[in-house]
Order: sequence, then C-alpha cells, then structure tokens
Amino acid sequence: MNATLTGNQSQAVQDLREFGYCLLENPLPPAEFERLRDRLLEVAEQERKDGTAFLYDGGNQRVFSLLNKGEEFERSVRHPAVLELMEEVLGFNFLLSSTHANIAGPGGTAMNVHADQTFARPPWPPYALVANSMWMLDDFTESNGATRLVPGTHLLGRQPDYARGEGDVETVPVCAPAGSVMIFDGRLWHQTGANTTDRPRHGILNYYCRGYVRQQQNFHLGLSPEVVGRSTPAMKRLLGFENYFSLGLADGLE
Ligand SMILES: O=C(O)CCC(=O)C(=O)O
Repeated sequence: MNATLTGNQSQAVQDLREFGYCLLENPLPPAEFERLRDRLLEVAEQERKDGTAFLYDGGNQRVFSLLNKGEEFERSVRHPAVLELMEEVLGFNFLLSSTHANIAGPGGTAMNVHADQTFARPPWPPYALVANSMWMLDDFTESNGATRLVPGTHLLGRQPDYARGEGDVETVPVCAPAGSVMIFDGRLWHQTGANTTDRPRHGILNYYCRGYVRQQQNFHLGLSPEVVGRSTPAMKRLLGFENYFSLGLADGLE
C-alpha cells in the first residue's frame, strides 16, 4: 500500500503514521515553485562550472547549505503545511537539521537502502528522532531516479541489517509530479533510485530533527550573517538559535 498524493492534512497524517511517508500536492503556488527550481538549477550549474560541485555515485550532485545560496530556499524550509506535519512526527519545537539538494544525474546509481536516523545506536525509541522532506523539482519517475522506499518499515524501529541481506530488500519508487513534496519518517528505509534517463532529477531535502537532537548542519558556524540577520524569531527558533528547555543556553538561563 502506498501514500496518496493529497492536499488534505489529515490524509497526510494518516499516511505518515501507516506507511512512514506522505505526499503533499503542490504546496507552493506555481510562480514560487518555478523560482525555487530555477534558483537551484542556477546554483548547481554554477558549482559545476567553478569546480566546487560535490559529485558522486556516477552522475549525482549534492548542493549543500542552500540557505546561504538564495532567499527562495527559506520559504520551502518554513512552509506551514510541511511544518505542521513535522510537528506531528517530531513534536514541540523541532529544528531544521539541514537543507541541501540531491540531483540524481543521468547514469547515477542507486544509493544504499538506509534510514536517516542511523546515527542513533540501537535500540531506537518508539518514535522518530528525525524526519525529512523531499521537494520534487521534476516529475519523479521510476526511470529518472525517484526516491525508492519500503512502506511501513518505520514501524520496525531499526535500520536495515545488511549482514542479513536487508540491503537488497525490494523498494518501490515514489512517483509524483514536479511540485509535490514527500515527507518521511527518519526510521523509514529508503534510497535514491538509479537514473537511467538522459535528464537530471532535481530534489531538495529539507531535513528536521527533534529539539534535543544534534543538527546535521551547524547553523551557528555555517550560516551567513546576512541570512541570520533577516531571520524572523520563528526562523531563528527553527535554526536552533533559541533554547529548548535547559538545552542551548547562551548564558545562565537565557
Ligand atoms: O535523493 C533521494 O531520492 C534520497 C536521498 C537520500 O536518501 C539521502 O540523502 O539520504
């Protein structure tokens, strides 16, 4: 059974609970979506041209630290429908963990099957520590490297056991039109698919974590002063510039 592409938040919550992922239909208005896509393509091309691109797995490219690379990316990070679902999975005062793009290029091979919270040693608690969102900037198809996953594996509460062959488990591609956003539980087994077409598949991964989990990106060190300067209080909270109960204090109880 698979998640339904939906604009209905209750359906999305139900799918997240049952399958470990859900699919939002066009959360951004078309013009804003085009700006987001255009900016990502521009930055990715620039990094390939100037030799700073992170290239891997045969034809794939990661574009890191998107918040420093265009205001367009900020809106996706704090989209209300996505944040509501993240709160459902991660609870009160969750954080942005990182934001980057994964481009599955022609000839790019499949990634290993994994769960995003593999950094946590077993046993895992009976809830997700992190959750991810994949902003599909192109139609995601089986042949162009759509993210593949094993529905329901979030409920196993453990990473795949490669020694028992679970790295070769059967995965299904999440195919959806450009503009869709997939949100998935950090315990769900998944992978990037292989891209056997002649066109790249662009996706942005905005990744979130519980308020007491270490973020993947250190925004205190890595975020440009300009981005910090224009961040609203809500954005600063999301970035981890506020305390979470007695964690993250700068001085005394502040
Ligand atoms: O690009 C994708 O489809 C998934 C990427 C992924 O699984 C990861 O970066 O951990």
